[in-house]
Amino acid sequence: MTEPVLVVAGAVLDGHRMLLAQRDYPEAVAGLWELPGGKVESGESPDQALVRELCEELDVEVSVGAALRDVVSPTDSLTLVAMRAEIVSGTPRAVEHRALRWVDGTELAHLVRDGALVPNDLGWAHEMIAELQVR
Ligand code: 9L3
Ligand code: MG
Repeated sequence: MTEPVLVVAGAVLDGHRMLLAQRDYPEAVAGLWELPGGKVESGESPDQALVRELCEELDVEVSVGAALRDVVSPTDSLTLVAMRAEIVSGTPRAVEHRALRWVDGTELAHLVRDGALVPNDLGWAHEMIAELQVR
């Protein structure tokens, strides 16, 4: 059996806010918000992959922290891990996304309520809403 593809996503934090990125493709999720990131390539650690992905997608350098508790496996062939990250240099810009926005816990809860988060990332929403409320 082939190993599932591992995807890393960044919970990029700044004080009580987290960065969300609005997907531009594929059609099924275009316009919805996600934690930015992408596939771990062969020879890379998850941390290295997240640093590379956030450099490519947001044009920033990040330091990677602890993973969120829940690992999301939407299919047998895909595993998603989210890791906390902080920007150490640069200002994020939407290189591959439609737009970026910083949200606090209340705003994140509203996006979840309104169905504006990509379905895959809902598994992380409650942990992040709780964490943002107390930061
Ligand atoms: N994915 C889901 N949630 C996320 C990210 C970054 C990615 N927060 C899913 C979408 C794709 C796959 O992982 O099925 C690869 O992601 P990308 O390379 O299209 O960003
Ligand atoms: Mg991506």
